[in-house]
Amino acid sequence: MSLSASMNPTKLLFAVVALAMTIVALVGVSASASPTKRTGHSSPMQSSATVEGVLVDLAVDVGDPFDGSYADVKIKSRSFDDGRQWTKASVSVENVNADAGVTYGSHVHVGPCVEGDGDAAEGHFNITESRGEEVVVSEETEIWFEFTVDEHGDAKDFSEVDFAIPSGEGNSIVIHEMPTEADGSAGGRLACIPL
Ligand SMILES: [Cu+2]
Repeated sequence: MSLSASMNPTKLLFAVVALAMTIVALVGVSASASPTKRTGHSSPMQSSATVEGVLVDLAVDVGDPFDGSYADVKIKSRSFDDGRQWTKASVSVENVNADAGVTYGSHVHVGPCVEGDGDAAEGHFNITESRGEEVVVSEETEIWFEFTVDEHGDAKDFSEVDFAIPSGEGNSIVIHEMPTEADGSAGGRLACIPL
């Protein structure tokens, strides 16, 4: 008795479905094997995200220290019933092609990461602006990082502020070419981590 002849129609249907599911799974895996992996969830004022992957290059015309760098981000925003709020973010960047001791300013921005288009990331997320208050720029009203490269080409920083980022208002972390000044400026935009 041949194998096919031994299969009743129900078994054959199961076999076809199993094959189809295998194909879907394989296609799904290859489609999700993009360099940036992102997991997270959000609801108004309660959000968290973990992002790992290759940085998005904003300055594609020039070789810069973050070409080929990897980022690892954990960011959480919380808002409690008693009014307390906080956002905590830790970011590490590996494989930075720069001398030890060089510092790059970085911030959470409103817009997304678009390769070759630094302007797409828009301005810094700023809680006073978000709340419609008079805008105050500081490391208490925005989320800033300073990445100082170590002797292994790695850099990391942690930022904690007493506000939550409303869902959808902070979509990227932009790394600039210079340390951040008191007014929030840090020079050109080199690389971007999608949130
Ligand atoms: Cu910035």
